[in-house]
Amino acid sequence: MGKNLVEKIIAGHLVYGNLVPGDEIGISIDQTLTQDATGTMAYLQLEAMDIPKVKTEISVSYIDHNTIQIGFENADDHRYLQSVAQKFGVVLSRAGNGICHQVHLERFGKPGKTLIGSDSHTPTCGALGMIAIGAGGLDVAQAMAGEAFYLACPKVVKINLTGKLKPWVSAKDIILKVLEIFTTKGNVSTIFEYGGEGANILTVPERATITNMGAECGVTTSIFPSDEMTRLFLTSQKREHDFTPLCADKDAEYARTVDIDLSEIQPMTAKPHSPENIGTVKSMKEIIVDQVCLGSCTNSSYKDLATVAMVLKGKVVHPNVSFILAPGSRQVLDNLARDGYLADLISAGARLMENACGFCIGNSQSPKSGAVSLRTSNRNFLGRSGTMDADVYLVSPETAAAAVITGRFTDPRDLGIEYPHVTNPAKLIIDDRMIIRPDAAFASTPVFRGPNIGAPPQNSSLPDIIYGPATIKLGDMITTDHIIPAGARMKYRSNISKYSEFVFENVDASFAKRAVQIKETGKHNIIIAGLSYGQGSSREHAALCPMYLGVRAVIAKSFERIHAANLINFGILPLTFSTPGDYDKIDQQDELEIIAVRKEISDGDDLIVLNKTKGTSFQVTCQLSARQKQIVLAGGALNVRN
Ligand code: MIC
Ligand code: SF4
Repeated sequence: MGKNLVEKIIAGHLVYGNLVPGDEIGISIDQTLTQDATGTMAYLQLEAMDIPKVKTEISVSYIDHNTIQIGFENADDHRYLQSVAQKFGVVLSRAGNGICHQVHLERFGKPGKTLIGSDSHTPTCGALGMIAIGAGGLDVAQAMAGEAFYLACPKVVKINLTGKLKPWVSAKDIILKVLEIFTTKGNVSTIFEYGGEGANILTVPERATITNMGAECGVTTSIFPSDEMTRLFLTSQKREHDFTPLCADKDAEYARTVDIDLSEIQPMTAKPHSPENIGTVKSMKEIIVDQVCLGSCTNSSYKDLATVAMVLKGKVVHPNVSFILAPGSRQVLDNLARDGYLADLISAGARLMENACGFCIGNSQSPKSGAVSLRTSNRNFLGRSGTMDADVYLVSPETAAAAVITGRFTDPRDLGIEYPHVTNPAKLIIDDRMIIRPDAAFASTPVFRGPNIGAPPQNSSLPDIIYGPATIKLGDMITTDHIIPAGARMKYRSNISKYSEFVFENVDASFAKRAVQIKETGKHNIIIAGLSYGQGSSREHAALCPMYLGVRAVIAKSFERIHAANLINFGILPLTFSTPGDYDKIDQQDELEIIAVRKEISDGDDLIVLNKTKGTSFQVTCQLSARQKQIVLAGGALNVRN
């Protein structure tokens, strides 16, 4: 029997376990990436590991998230990252050079390699035929230290693309279709492998839009074959030497195959407040639009932005629309400027932001109250834009362009103009001067530390009895944005005691205070949640800050992969209801007690939770590998090392 592409790459990197779906495997990691909002913690953890230099083929540190810099904190973090990169032999992409995923795709990703990154959209580089996975900062630090990355061996689902996209329909509409089919839930430990005639004709940037937003389905990663399109892209990047052809064997097997006919896809949108609320643009009935945001790591390619420029050429932004442009990289911006497209966008009224995350993470350009905002980014979680009552819709660049002109949700096919077919330029301006490569004197570099930068807190070992209230009871699909907001609060990423004050801020603003009071009485805090707890971002702060507040267990109907790994890394038990209906029998504030915790965890047995308030009990499971048991018993991965 032949192998699929995922099996081929994973088999070539396997250092622990067997390729049996669901079993824990360890893979060696060739490349890592970090970004500033998660990177500071990752490098603090790397420093604690006491190694002289990173052991990967290449590790890149990007500064792209916290670039607004209100107050000294972010600028201090940037200088810390620059100095620590020098010390450990890490490449640094400076603020202004672009968003990590776009720049990594352009300058560093290589077919056949493995990449982990402390950002959930790391799978973007799967567009180059590599296994690229999002992870918590601690896992990335361990990979930089030369250790394996552990994950549940994924099952591989083939997405077979047939046909050809119609004019005005683009890669974003394909991934929104995929989200309609697969939703954001139930895809843990799955990899989407794309193939088929339809996949062959998609360019690498188009593939990258699709692999980027596979993260919203909750899959481990997504991957395309490395083929002629990959060679063309790498050649345009003056990296033809990085090209290797890679594809699945003809008789490869998959857990499931799903066919999507590209010619049938229409312009799509994800409606508020989840990327799984999919509808067609036509069905939006021309809702009035207040803001349009173009760019982010999802739709920032030359073609994406040039297409919008061509649609807007000679026109002006509708009077009621604020049109924001955040290009994904300095390379894209340089080339748009050379070819005149930037001038077209600016003269149409675009408000040009930095080449950074900006609007997407909600640290700028929050829309007006009650606004309808159309964005080409990848997440529309409640409040993520910085405006709690805004309605954010995710759309393609083409649909975004149409709304910029009409001020309404408009199917771009109804604009009555010919589709501007943009071809990627044969020669791109490639300028890596904003990338700092570590020099030979790296080891002697002093590390700069601002006053906001504190050492990562450590947990105590797992107690034998977990006792305390259900401090908060939450519903389904709680994202890490719900757990610890980003946006204006992100400047405290290096200061855990301060950042912890904002845990669940947008869900229950009293949570942090209540949790501290409970911790001070010597009890533990327990979180109760529904399905798919911890969707979205990879931020380990969503585990680290609750840990700091004394949370010892989360009991949920199900967990998302990266967040579950982060909980384990910081010594919080991810417990799953054996009978999902037991969720309904708990109220917030009920006093809970879990006994013989250490023994049951060591033995791999289910645990019994006593509800002392109701006088009832229920069973929970905690499926951990031997390695994970060791980590939670010690109270977190850092304790295992020490
Ligand atoms: C996001 O898109 O939510 C982020 C901000 O890029 C996060 C990382 C973070 O929280 O710093 C992610 O996707 O992992
Ligand atoms: Fe940045 Fe948004 Fe991409 Fe996250 S999803 S890396 S915040 S652009």
